[in-house]
Amino acid sequence: MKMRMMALPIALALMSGTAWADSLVRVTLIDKTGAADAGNLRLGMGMNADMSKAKMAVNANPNHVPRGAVRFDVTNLASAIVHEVIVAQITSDSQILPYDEGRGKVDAEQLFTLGSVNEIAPNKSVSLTLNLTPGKYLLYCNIAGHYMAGMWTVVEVQ
Ligand SMILES: [Cu+2]
Repeated sequence: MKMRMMALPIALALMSGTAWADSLVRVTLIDKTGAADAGNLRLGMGMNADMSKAKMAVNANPNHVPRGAVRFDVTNLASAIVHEVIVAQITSDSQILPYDEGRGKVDAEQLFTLGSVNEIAPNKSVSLTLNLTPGKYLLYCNIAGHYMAGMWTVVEVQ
């Protein structure tokens, strides 16, 4: 009888763990030395750009997950620059995004945005959990100039 009572809290803890998220994607935000002069780069999605020139990047691991609750653990590995991550559903990973040249930003209002984590300070981590159906999802940073500097990646949900 005593054994049963001890087992119950453990079972509840496991259940709440799975309810929290079906899968985990570790997202890292990086920028390289000289990132401040990234203004002229044209490294957006669908632009057939040489991503080895990217001064900034969003990395997602894994980049394929099953449908369901997906938890994104986002860590800003930059030494000095604040970044963010916006998650938007896209129809293709070769589509060219609507872009406001003057502001140096993706026109986010024309995208189907599902969630975001804003103003992540260097060396900080923030989590975001989204219920995702099969499809392609863009993770990008929309701080001025960062998207075209290479700060995006695609996660596929199957
Ligand atoms: Cu950024």
